[in-house]
Amino acid sequence: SGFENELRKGLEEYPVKPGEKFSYGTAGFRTLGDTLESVLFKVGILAALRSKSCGGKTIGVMITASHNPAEDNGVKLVDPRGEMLDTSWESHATDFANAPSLDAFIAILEDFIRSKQISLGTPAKVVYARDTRASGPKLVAALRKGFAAMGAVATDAEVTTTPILHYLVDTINTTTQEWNVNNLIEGYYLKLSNAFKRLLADRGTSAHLLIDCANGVGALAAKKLDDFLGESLTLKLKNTSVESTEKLNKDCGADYVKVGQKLPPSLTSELRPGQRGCSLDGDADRLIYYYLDDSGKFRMLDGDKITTLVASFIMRLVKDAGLDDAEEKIKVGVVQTAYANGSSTRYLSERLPVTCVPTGVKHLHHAAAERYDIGVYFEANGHGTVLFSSSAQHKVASHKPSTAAQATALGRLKDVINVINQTVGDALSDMLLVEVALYHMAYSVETWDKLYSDLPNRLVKVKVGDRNAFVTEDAERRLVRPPGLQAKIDELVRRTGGRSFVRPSGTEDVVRVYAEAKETEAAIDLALRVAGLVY
Ligand code: 16G
Ligand code: ZN
Repeated sequence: SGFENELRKGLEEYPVKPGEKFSYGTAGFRTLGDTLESVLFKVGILAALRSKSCGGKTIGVMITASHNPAEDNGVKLVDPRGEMLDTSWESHATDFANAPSLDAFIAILEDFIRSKQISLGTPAKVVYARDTRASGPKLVAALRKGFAAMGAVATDAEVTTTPILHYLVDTINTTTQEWNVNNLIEGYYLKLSNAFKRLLADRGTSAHLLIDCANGVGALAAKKLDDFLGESLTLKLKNTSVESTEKLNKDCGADYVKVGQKLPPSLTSELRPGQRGCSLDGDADRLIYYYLDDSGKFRMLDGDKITTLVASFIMRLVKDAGLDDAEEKIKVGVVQTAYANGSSTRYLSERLPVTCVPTGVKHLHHAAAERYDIGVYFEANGHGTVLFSSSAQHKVASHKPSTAAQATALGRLKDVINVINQTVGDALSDMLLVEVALYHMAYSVETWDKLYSDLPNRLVKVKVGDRNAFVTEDAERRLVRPPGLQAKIDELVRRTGGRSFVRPSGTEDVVRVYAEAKETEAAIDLALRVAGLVY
């Protein structure tokens, strides 16, 4: 048939090379960009099938490798509400990608369509985007051939951030208006910037913020946002060389700062003591803040610090709006992973409910949505957002304030909802939220930092024969396999004090060891000793 012909042509043009093995993991497919064309062709087909199986709703495809090196690339699918692809489809994505021949692929495809009861007559719609990587355009070309083979209607959102692509998917599926993608993207900037301006309307002086854009797509988005923000906040953009694609994430960006716990060298002459700055990652879904203290020492404010600030601010607004009394009570809670600094968990637990879940945005997102009316989640690495349940949004919209102060807080809460990108972590939206929270809490960056002090910590990675031999429980805080290893870790922790855990990476062929303790030396020592057990 015509379809089979398209498939044959696609698979001939984009063959799986001998020895190649792909896997749809925590971050979708991710590896060397030049090896991904065959995967992209099949992802085009899979996205179209996902759309059909969702009754013709629009599915998103994002081509990015986030904070990874410039030569890497990756791809992930976005479900109709702007969420990560349903987990039950992940293994099928892997099977598609690894199908070696036309016959094998057709067999997998037919089986899949039958088992998922996908009706091929349903139209398919997709929207796709890529970051600034050099391998992006040819991966887009392969993706489009996959769409074409399925007759999917595809919208090109061009070069944009991961969170904007998630926002687009959700908006396209909920809007009842005629739309074109440029207007929708403009709608995103207007939503964020208008709410931000209202929230800061009574701030007299205009503030400046230094932003390290990781030489990635965040530079383009931040530039655009700056135009929309006008006088309300002036963004000083650094590391904006998107044309020099090899500079992406090189010695800069949120991951560089978080892992190295240091300022990118390119910012040393830019950041003055007391001034705050922040770093985005390569696709602008992670955010890390920092400043230099009085003695010029670098101080980092990571995802845990952002959680603390944002959760405190939102709890205060809920209270001030009169939404925490018995009948209308809105429950605010926090979701973290095992990587959250122990001090942050302690600080937060004394103030509101805290849940720990396994690493990976989808786990945090689901827990935040399921457990709380307002769920604040951030990974320590700076990826996160705030979710408002529909009942919370309804209460905020319909609540009748009984005092002028309540009315003010309620208005702010409505604007805060608009500043936030609820589909996924969004560095630019989170940055506006942090700026708003600092202003309304009347915190300087130092006051924010001093809410609690981070325990010194170390993260090391260990190459092992088979990382699948490491199996965890209790939200990755304990090992059940290899047998006996957890008991040895417990013994080390008991002797040295602190906390340590071991988990297999979901994105690299390594096992990660995390340790924290009261003193830096002790944290390093514990990390190395536990790594010694793993090795
Ligand atoms: C991916 C995840 C991130 C997680 C990281 C852990 C998404 C969108 N991203 O980047 O949330 O922190 O993987 O990597 O889910 P690891 O498993 O290699 O430690
Ligand atoms: Zn990212």
